[in-house]
Amino acid sequence: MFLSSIRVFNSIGSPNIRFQMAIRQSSDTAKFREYLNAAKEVVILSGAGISAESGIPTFRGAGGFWRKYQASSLATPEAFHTSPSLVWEFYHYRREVAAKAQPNAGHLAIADYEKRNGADKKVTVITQNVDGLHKRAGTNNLIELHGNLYKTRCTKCKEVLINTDSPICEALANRGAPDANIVGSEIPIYSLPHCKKPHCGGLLRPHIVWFGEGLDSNVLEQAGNAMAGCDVCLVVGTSSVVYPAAMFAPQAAQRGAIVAEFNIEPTPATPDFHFYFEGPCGTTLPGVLSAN
Ligand code: BJW
Ligand code: ZN
Repeated sequence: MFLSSIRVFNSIGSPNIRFQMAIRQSSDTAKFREYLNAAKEVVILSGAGISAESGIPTFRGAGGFWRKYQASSLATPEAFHTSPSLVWEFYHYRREVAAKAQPNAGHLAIADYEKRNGADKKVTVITQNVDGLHKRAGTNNLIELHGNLYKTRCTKCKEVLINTDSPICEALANRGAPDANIVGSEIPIYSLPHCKKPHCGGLLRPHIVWFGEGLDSNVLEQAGNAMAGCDVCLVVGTSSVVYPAAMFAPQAAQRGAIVAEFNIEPTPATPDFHFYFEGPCGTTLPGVLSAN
């Protein structure tokens, strides 16, 4: 079924109109699979929506609150500077939620697609998610743009380490409850996670890219290369409002790659794309990525 027979002119990115050409958008699975079969390089760009069906709240919308705070207001260096205790409680909670969650049909369809096609095509998953579910589903060629809940970085010596301890330190045991009536957080800094390197002992922070922080340059370069080379891109469960990830797929479409979006509702970038598959991606992705 064609979603729209209207021609959609994109005016996002004002004052510069990003597209000169019109895109006729489709939701024709068979047609999209033809492009996918012919592709040599495929990128799947995912966001919080792909983990929603695993029970992990998205950032924007109703689920994007922890206590009285909007999640994005705690994901900042300023919040960590003001209250490392509060921010660590928030991340402790999210580590526990993600650890208990299981990859869903969307994650599994992507991992299975890579397994079946990895020999013939370059398949890259670029995720904005920090929950580790793509890796746990079996995805190999994975770029985590915004870091990972189970990595820490020392604020002093900058060492990055994997840490899956639960809780990450004794003081966080039984902390992090999302109840909106809980006010404040007063774990003393010395009881929060600290670097164990000799002569360092710096405060650890989550190895997550917070608002206002630059993305790791190597990660950004890898993502840029994958985006620049892809013939087909699937944009899955992201609101496409957070940069730089938000510009990846529109730029790919602009240079001629075929881009398909999978979301439960349209996003500001939807008019930029050739295909739009509406619905929960745990249902729509397996339909598009399956073997036949
Ligand atoms: C489903 C579904 C189902 C639900 N099936 N779908 C250029 C212009 C304007 C601003 C900037 C700019 N460049 C940089 C900025 C500033 C800022 C930014 O983008 N701000 C915007 C909000 C305007 N960007 C940055 O600060 C970045 N740094 C940077 O660029 O450095 C250089 C620089 C700095 C400052 C100025 C200029 C340059 C860093 C961004 C780091 C993002 N960090 C976060 C939090 C940390 C992670 C964590 O703690 O977990 O990452 S923010 C949050 O948003 C998180 C996500 O990865 C990210 C993206 O969200 P996502 O994944 O799209 O989730 P949602 O909730 O928004 O959407 C879910 C979607 O799923 C929805 O569409 C649903 O409909 C859908 N859905 N169920 C399918 N079942
Ligand atoms: Zn250190």
